[in-house]
Amino acid sequence: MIYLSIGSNLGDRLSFLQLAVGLISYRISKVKNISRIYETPAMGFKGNPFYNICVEINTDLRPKSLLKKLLDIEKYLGRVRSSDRKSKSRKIDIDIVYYKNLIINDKELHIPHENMHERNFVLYPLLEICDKFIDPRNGKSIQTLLESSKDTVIPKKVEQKVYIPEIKKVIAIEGLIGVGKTEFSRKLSEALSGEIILEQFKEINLEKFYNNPAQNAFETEKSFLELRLDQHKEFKNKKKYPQIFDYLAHKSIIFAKKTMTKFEFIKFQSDFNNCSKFFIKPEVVILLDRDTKYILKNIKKRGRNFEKKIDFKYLDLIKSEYNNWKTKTKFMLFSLDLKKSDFKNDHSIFLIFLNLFFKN
Ligand code: PH2
Ligand code: MG
Ligand code: MG
Repeated sequence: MIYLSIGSNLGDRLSFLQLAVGLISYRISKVKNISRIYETPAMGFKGNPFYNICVEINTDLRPKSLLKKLLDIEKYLGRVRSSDRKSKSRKIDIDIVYYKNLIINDKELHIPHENMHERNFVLYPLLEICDKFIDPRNGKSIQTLLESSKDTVIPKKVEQKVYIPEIKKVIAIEGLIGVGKTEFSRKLSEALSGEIILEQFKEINLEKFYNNPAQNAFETEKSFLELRLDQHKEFKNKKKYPQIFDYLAHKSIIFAKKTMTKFEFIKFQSDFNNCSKFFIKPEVVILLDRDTKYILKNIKKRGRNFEKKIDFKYLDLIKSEYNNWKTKTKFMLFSLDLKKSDFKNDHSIFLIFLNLFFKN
């Protein structure tokens, strides 16, 4: 049993708590138990009121390594620490309250957390999730600590809740050419400390295809299929999770349906079915969407030579099949409308999407 206290009094407090719980679950260990949110005035300094929760986790990481990972999460969420030791408003603060029965007292780390027994914003949420736990310093239960706490503030239970995310081992990012799949995969794998797996493509094949889709569709899709197959066979045995693919192997079929003749498509579908058992099945497909005109503009802006021939008509054709597929697929889908956002360069916008993903 390891108990953490998480607080926020800056920005969208609920989102920051949710993001912290999601990141802890993916990067360290799935949160096992979570309290309700309590609101209290900032204690010990001037600032906005806090939202606080307590969570229980379980990990074999030693306390110092755990602390390091928690500090990384604070930093990832935009916590800035100044050199003076004074308390300041913060987007996120994650403290280790108890680490099993350990008692540690050194410069950087005090376990149990020094002042926890005189802070109702820790004790109230803690009591909800650890009624049997005994404080190793004094043999007291949380209930007893609460009864003898000199803190007179009564934390106010908040209606909103923080959710424990379902942990996905394999995630695929999909959406139209140019929508931002690769960049989104990069940001997501950084967030979740995952393994990123990027589509391999032969430019020469794609150039040939865009020059004459009708003539080259079959050959192009076959070559993609082979590359994807090899990649999935390679990653089936790798053990770093989550795996984040910037494509769904099934997209072959989406494209083939629109670019091949009926005769070719029947042949291709049968080839695809024969190897589909080798594909790693994602537990969720994050389906990205944006306005097609905006996507076309971005494709032109990135200026890849082999994409010169892509026009609105082609994008619209492929998009229509994505929309059709969306209504029928058995994959678990999570749709995100990226609008005109620049999630790649604006981290706070990416965090909005990440928060939606965790709440889902
Ligand atoms: N954390 C502090 C100082 N004061 N006050 C409230 N209400 N909630 C906190 O989490 C908190 C605080 C230092 O970490
Ligand atoms: Mg603190
Ligand atoms: Mg702290």
